[in-house]
Amino acid sequence: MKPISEPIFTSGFPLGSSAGLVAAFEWLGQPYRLTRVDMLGEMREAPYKRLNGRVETPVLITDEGRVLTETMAIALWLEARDTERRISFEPGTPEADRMHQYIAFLNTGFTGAFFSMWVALEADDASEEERETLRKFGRSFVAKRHEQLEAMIGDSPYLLGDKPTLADAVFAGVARWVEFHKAIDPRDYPRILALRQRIEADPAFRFAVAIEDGKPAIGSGAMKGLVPLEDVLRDTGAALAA
Ligand SMILES: N[C@@H](CCC(=O)N[C@@H](CS)C(=O)NCC(=O)O)C(=O)O
Repeated sequence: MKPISEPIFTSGFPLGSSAGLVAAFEWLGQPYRLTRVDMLGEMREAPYKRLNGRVETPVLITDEGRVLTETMAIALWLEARDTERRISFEPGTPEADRMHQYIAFLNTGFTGAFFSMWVALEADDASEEERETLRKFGRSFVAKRHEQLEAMIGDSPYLLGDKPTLADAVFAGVARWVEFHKAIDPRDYPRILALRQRIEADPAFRFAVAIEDGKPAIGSGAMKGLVPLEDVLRDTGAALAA
């Protein structure tokens, strides 16, 4: 497999959870590239399905040309490269364990709570009554996970202290779904709201959202270019076939 110059990460739109890990790439500061993925369009076509058979973002093409899927796997890949510990902690320390605990909770319970809201939106064959049932359960799942996260958050500005880590990145990519689905009233969870506002005002996250929206964006300089998805699919397809 041909080595490539920088890892390439997906920016899924609209509202992809990948925006959080794009911010993490920015905070990490090591060279990377991005490819925008229309999750309502090209993601559902055959070439993308060869990249990720589960038809999801995020996907990372590593600097060795390997395809890595799943948020947690990509977060761990970033952690392994974060030798300066800008967005993570020394493996084996209590802080690292707690960061993994947060990431696991956020990527499973917290993210999964929105599932029935997405189904209500996307299921073509659902009746309005079925959609309302899905939304009703979705609102209660999202509220429960917000209550739990609100209780987990301490007094520090970020989830694990005074600087953002991979846990904050995974959180921020998903937490903004609340407004889109009108799932809960964010003001009922003041710690979560304050954390969101802090991260969403951060230049790294603003950069991620601008890329997602296809708008001009100035980042930290670590992002070395946008690669058209068709180029990524062509190159990885060739590598996978080789
Ligand atoms: N288990 C996956 C889930 C990722 C996920 O839920 N991705 C969403 C976008 S944020 C997706 O691609 N959904 C497919 C769809 O919308 O049809 C992970 O953690 O990476």
